[in-house]
Amino acid sequence: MAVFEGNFTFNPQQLRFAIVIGRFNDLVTGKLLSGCQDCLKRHGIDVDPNGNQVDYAWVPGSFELPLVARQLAISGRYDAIICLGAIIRGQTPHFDYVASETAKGIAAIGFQTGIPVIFGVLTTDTMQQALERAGIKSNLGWQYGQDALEMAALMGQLRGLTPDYSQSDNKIVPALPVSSPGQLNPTAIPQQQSDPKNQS
Ligand code: INI
Repeated sequence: MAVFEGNFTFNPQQLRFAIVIGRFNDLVTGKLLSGCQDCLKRHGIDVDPNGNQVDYAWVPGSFELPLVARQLAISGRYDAIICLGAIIRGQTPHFDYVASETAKGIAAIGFQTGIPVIFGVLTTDTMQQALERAGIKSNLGWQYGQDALEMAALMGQLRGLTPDYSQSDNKIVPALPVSSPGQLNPTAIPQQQSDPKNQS
């Protein structure tokens, strides 16, 4: 039998990532983003938004992270998606609704699509606690970048093992998309729709 483990010895130029960032508490999420970019860059990923390895999407707050991450995941373009947010407890139960829906939504996308989606969302009681985890003491953004690299490598290995279910009576429908994401599946890149008004 086998032991499966994501390694860091892959050819980094093959990988593609999307990072979705919540603007709410951007003092914190901006620092998480810097830490995450630093990690990816030091593992050989081109983090330039004009390059071809990392795309970025900004959303109003953590609650919107799952919707946009799902849209990116089903495009089939990415080996992993990283969601960055900071949910800080206030005086009302609002925190609990936002935190719970964000966590559930992010988990669901991974299950539904088979694309690893990293839960890079801080949930803290105070701004001080959030800042400590976003650069003052350590920067969890770095860790989230590393988690994305590991999961991209691991899921890449496991996809290579997908059996031929067509030969089996117990058909299992694989999660979407079944073809490899990233540059291994360039045909999955959505084509820009041309405006019919401009057509002659
Ligand atoms: N969004 C966050 O990312 N962090 C928070 O702490 C937060 N609080 O506390 O309200 C927050 N709210 C906004 C929410 O994510 C949505 O953007 C908003 O409700 C619109 O859907």
